[in-house]
Amino acid sequence: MCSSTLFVILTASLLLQQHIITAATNETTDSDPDTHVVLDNLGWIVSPSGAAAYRTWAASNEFDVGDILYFNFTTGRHDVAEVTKEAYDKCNTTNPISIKSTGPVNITIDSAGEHYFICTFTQHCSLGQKLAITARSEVPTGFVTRVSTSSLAAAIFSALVAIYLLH
Ligand SMILES: *[C@@H]1O[C@H](CO)[C@@H](O)[C@H](O)[C@H]1NC(C)=O
Ligand SMILES: *[C@@H]1O[C@H](CO)[C@@H](O)[C@H](O)[C@H]1NC(C)=O
Ligand SMILES: *[C@@H]1O[C@H](CO)[C@@H](O)[C@H](O)[C@H]1NC(C)=O
Ligand SMILES: *[C@@H]1O[C@H](CO)[C@@H](O)[C@H](O)[C@H]1NC(C)=O
Ligand SMILES: [Cu+2]
Repeated sequence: MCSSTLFVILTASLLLQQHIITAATNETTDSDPDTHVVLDNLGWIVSPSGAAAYRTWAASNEFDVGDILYFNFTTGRHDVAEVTKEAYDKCNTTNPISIKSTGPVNITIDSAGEHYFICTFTQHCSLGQKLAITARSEVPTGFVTRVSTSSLAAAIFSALVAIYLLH
């Protein structure tokens, strides 16, 4: 194989790789974070329908890492504490992971998996003011599939070019 042939093959595969890298970079920055208004217009309150209201609301939303939970409440009437699953289950207000007392407040979902929030005002959690959500990791599953498809296409293309030029 002569050196100019080799050069063509190398250039072609480098261009393809550059394209894949650029596409991948844009893909990850494309997904804008969503703001979820907790319990929509009702806000962060003790719902007359209890904890079921928050379960229904959570089930009708899709949470991603980087999304914002907007807890709409009046300062002094409620607060928001992020707690462990154990504390959520028992409405244990001792030593929460973090607590926000000034409303309304935005809380950014900083990691994938389950997150638990309660109000620490007397009886509010046991009356059902408690939210459990599950966040997906920030990279959508479709992204990985698309990149590997492009890589596969690039590999096949490079191989075809090589075979053609070697003949
Ligand atoms: C990625 O974004 C950059 C800058 O915004 C743009 O110049 C480039 O064309 C984009 N690439 C793709 C594959 O969309
Ligand atoms: C937050 O609650 C206040 C008072 O109830 C209401 O006026 C406002 O529209 C709510 N904001 C959102 C984003 O729902
Ligand atoms: C509540 O949580 C605290 C701190 O994690 C723990 O020491 C305490 O035993 C818990 N109380 C109950 C009733 O589970
Ligand atoms: C919460 O985030 C939303 C959207 O990002 C923004 O419009 C709003 O002003 C924020 N509110 C507070 C209290 O930080
Ligand atoms: Cu409350």
